[in-house]
Amino acid sequence: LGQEAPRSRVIILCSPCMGHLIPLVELARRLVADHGLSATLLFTPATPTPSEEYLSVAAMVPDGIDLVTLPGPSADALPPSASVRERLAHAIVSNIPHAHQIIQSLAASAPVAAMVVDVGFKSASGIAAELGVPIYMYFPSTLTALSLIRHFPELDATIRGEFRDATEPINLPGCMPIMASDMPSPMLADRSSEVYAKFLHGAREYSKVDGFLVNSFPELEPAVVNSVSGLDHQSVHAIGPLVWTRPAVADKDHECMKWLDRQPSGSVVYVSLGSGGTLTWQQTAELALGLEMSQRRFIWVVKRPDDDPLGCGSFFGARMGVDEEVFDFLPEDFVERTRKVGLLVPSWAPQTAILSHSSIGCFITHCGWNSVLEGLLNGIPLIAWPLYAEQRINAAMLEGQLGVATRVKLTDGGLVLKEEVARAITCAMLNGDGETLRKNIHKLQNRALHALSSTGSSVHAVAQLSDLWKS
Ligand code: BUP
Repeated sequence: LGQEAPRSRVIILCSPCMGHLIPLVELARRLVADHGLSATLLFTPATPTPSEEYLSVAAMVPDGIDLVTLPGPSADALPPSASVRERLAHAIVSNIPHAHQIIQSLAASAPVAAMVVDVGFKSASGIAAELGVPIYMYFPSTLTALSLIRHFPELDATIRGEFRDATEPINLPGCMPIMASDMPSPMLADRSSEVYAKFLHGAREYSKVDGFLVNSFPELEPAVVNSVSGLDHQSVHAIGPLVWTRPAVADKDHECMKWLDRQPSGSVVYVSLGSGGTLTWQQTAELALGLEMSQRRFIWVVKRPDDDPLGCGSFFGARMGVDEEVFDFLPEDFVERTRKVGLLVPSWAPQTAILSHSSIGCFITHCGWNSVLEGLLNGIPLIAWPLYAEQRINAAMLEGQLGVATRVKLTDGGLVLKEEVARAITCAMLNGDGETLRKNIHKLQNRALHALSSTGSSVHAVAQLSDLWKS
């Protein structure tokens, strides 16, 4: 008997963001389990040793997917003053040669069907060209955000003055109007600045790939697919919602799940502002006092404050809910006063399991797109607290276009006051004014679930791609 031919392989390159890794693992799972491809995922860490978040995601990668951890940067590779953005860029660029070597040896053992890279790895297009395989960019957000970036070079060529001074919203075909103040901050920088030039250069580089895999679904943004398809002859595939569909068995033993089991249905506010951004000291205190003022139960994934909005303030190894000294940045006696109603989680929490728990009543989110999709799929009303990147556009869409969120209002100094936190919670919770949000989100939840059903758009889009890659 002849030997079975090796399965065609899809190689996925992922930069150091959990918000990219988690949906890419889910994509790999579907390519392997549903379409007979094999998948190798190369992840590049941003820290010398893998972070706690990475280890907990890596531990849940299903069988059949090869997850390769590329080397982390050495501790002294960059000066301590380097920004998060510089650290991410360094981790990616320094790993291109490693990735190149690994991909060459993989290609020698089995045919490579396609490469999928996330936005950080656009510069890997040369590797795909060398192998003669198509390269697709995984875009971890909405079609609207992709449309804005794809049209950005053309917008830059036509605008007079600075984007931040624009008084009229930007109208892109099929998209909701986008207010300048909601655009990602590099777009709002001086057009003569380095940060703006780098962003524009990055946006032009989007034309280097053959197509885009976008974590959205047509029912969410019906008219937008056509507005981005066909630019530079690139294809656009709305493969979402890609989320972690199978909470790990271990999650059920996590202390916060046991705590949630003891709370009444729909009574708990879940607070998580993501893995990438941090709040200032003052803002962290206002959030704490606002939670207390709302008189609701809460579970809060707390990060140590940092006065640099993109600083490295990160999870810290305290014991959940009990280690008062390490919560020294919270208002005096806050931990003691809220002990009976609140749970503080000082490290990575099992978010998808938490959001699917019946005790959760609403979700205060930074509008990272994965968190939004996880909230939608569980039918949880959202409190939109955008921090950076395209999150303000997501917040505007969730509140204005879809009616599933209330967005927190900032003072002129950029602060969300405790009264505003309490207002938003009252607005989103059951027995508050949250009925309309709830009705809208249930409609959207059904559409998202339909997209994932056997006749849905997400399943169809991934099947179409797999057929293309196998042919
Ligand atoms: Br925090 C946290 N547990 O404690 P986003 C996040 N997550 O499982 P990001 C946990 O990480 P960017 C935690 O469920 C989601 O899948 C969460 O992705 C999971 O935000 C993911 O929401 C976070 O897109 O932004 O990572 O802050 O997209 O920039 O990486």
